[in-house]
Amino acid sequence: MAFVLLASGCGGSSPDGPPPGAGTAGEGSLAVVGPPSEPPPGPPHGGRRIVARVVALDQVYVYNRFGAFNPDGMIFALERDVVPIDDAEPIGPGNAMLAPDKRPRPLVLRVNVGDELVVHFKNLLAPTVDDISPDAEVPFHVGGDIGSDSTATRHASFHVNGLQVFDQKSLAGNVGKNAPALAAPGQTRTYRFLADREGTFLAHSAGAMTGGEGLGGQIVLGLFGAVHVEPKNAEWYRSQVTGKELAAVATYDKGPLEPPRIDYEATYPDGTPILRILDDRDGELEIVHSDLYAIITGYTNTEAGTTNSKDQGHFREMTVLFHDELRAVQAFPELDEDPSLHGVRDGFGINYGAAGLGAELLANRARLGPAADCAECKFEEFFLSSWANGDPAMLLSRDEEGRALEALFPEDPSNVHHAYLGDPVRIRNIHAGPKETHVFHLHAHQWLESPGHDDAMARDSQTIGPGAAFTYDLLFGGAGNRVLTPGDAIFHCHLYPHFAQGMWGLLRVHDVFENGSPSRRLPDGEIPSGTPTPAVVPIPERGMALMPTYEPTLVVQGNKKVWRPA
Ligand SMILES: [Cu+2]
Repeated sequence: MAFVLLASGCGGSSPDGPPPGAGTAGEGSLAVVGPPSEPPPGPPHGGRRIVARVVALDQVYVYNRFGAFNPDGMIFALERDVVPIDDAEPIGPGNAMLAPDKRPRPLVLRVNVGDELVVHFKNLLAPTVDDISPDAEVPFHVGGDIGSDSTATRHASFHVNGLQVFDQKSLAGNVGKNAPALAAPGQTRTYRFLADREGTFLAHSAGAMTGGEGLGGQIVLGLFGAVHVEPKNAEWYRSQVTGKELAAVATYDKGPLEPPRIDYEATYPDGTPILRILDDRDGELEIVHSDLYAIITGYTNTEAGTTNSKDQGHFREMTVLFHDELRAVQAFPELDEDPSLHGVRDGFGINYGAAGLGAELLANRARLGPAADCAECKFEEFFLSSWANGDPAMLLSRDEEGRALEALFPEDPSNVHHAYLGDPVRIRNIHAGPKETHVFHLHAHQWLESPGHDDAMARDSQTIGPGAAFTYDLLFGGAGNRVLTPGDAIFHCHLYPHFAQGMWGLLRVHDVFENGSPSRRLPDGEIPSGTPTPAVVPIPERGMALMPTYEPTLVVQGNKKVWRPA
């Protein structure tokens, strides 16, 4: 795959001579170079210039509530979301981790058609495998030596599969006689891309293209993400936030029983936008949120739309990055030691989450976890839904005795994608694994095989191979389909062994307003106070969902008070 990926992006020319932002340290050098020189003013194509400050770092991540985890995780992140492990020392190679309130998720960058994307890429991977912080390597609940499967190569880069490049170094590779364009630990490189068409594109490091699990090199450990190219003139806002964030942008002028007004342009005290993904201070357009989910709005024309979203000028965007050959320390040792259980361990992921049925089954039989007391939990109906085990790939905090305390990351606690009934939805699906072919299959919804051609076949399944990327623009009114069905629609790899090893999630369609407050929590078998439902930001200019009620409420109608039933 390595050579195919690099060769596929070789369409760029170098009209401006030598790459302006490339670092100067040579291959193998550990020298720290200064900030990159900026690209020349004014993109030559006349479009906007969008900047992203991206880092690569070693980061352990956990796949689900039972505790399977990747001890050798490597991820991309926005530089602004990274903090030092040892805060007595500055952030640097081997001393960087994701801020504790950020869930490790594949990085998503967005641009519009016609934009130039400038990625200032800094490599914060530890200089050698031995330099990886031991605190970062083994979470507290695991003892013993689990070994390391991190790549000996510590160089990394940000190669985007299929986007046009402005110069050869922006291919971000190290191939043949081309000048090397990887970044050594501590080094910064600048890569420049032109978004010449709508769609979604796999981004990955070309530092170690082979080795390790499934011969995936760095990609299998997590150094992948996506660049979504949106319709021209589109604006992008966050789709799922915490209850606190929603409260900061919402005004309930008509009282708490009526939907609020949302200030989409609200900022934190430091000026950073709360919902807006692009910050435009100081004359620079910078991506400040890298969420999997977004509201895309404000455009009048789209290359890849069906009549659903094309006519309405907005959609809710959901990102589904498949990855396989997971490096995983399993929650139960039997899943590794007993070959008859290999087919149900956590082995296939979506967005660094996995919900394999093996751990759920073993926990139930051992009377542990959320389904400990569930005597009727026997077969598929309990391990491939949220009924008994809570939402797939949900992460929890636990005390020292292992008791569950709360679900973490309330804006993105699980592999559940949230929308309101009738929202136009586009799903960006990328295969970021090194090996297996998968089939994306979504229940209760369909899309056109060829978006933009209304006479194309309707589909609910798509085969996808390594490096491939698809957009599914949901038909018939989007979320909930033409029959207006709220609730959960499962999506999963249609190869059952992959599904059983964790490759599934849910599209959750809400028919009432979700403000992320504690009253909207879902019941949970382990956590008495329940688990969070994210605040789901409404799409601007669409009718908002009704407010939820659990009990009859007294409301004012005209000049009299009446009881509104629950
Ligand atoms: Cu599969």
